[in-house]
Amino acid sequence: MATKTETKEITELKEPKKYKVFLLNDDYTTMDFVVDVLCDVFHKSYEEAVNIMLTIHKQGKGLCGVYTYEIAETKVDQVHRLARAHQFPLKATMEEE
Ligand code: TYC
Repeated sequence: MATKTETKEITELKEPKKYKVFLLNDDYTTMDFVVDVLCDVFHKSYEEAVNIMLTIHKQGKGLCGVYTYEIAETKVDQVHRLARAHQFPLKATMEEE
C-alpha cells in the first residue's frame, strides 16, 4: 500500500528588526576622537563624521547607523572599549527603529 504524505511548506521571510545606534554628547571627549570613532567604527567619510560630531555637540545626540541587533550591540561595545582605552566618557546607545 502506498502512502502519500503531502508536505505543505510555509516559507515566511521576515525582515529582522533594525536598531539605531547613537553617540551622546559629553563635555570631555575631544571632537577629534569622536570623528575618529565615526570613521573607524561606523565607516563614515571624514566630512560626514565631522557633520555628525557637530550635530551631537549641538543637539546632544546623533544617529551613527542602523543595524541588526547583534551588529548594533557590537558597535556600542566597540565605542565603549575605545573610549575607555583613551579615558574618555563617550557613550553610545541603541534604540529599536
Ligand atoms: N562636546 C565635546 C567637546 O566640546 C565634543 C563631543 C562631540 C563629545 C560629540 C562627544 O559624542 C560627542 N569637546
